[in-house]
Amino acid sequence: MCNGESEDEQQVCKTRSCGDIMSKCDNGYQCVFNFMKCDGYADCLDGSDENPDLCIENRICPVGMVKCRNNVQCIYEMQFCSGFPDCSDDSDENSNICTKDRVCPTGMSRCSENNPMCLYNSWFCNNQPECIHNEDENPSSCFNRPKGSKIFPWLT
Ligand SMILES: [Ca+2]
Ligand SMILES: [Ca+2]
Repeated sequence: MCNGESEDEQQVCKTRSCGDIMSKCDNGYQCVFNFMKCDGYADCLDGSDENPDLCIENRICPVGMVKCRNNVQCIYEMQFCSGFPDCSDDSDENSNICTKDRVCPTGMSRCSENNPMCLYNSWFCNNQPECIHNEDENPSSCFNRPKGSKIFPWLT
């Protein structure tokens, strides 16, 4: 849906909003995740997510996002140390950042003592595993915790 399958569909897709964590491509009908902008790979059919005028060093990240080491791509804090490379330069999984004593920013907690990924506190126990070993949904720690949500904290 909204990948350019037909003219009619494109017209419908042009009217929708991409929400807060996605952005419109210049073609007006596709949405791509904000973290896919400037990652060196064309996700928009028109390639506009990799527009060289947009993907400049020192570009400003949207609220809640932080820079990869290349200073061009922005990803969410929880994508660091997630066990999956999200930065095109892999800097989010760098062993210098993902250390045993990594401290999470305010409002976030480590997945576990052994897993340095930081997750928004409100995303623990929301029935959707985010940590690579599902530590955030551990039944014994979620047993008497209020059920979490899956809304980025700055949007609530
Ligand atoms: Ca891209
Ligand atoms: Ca990652």
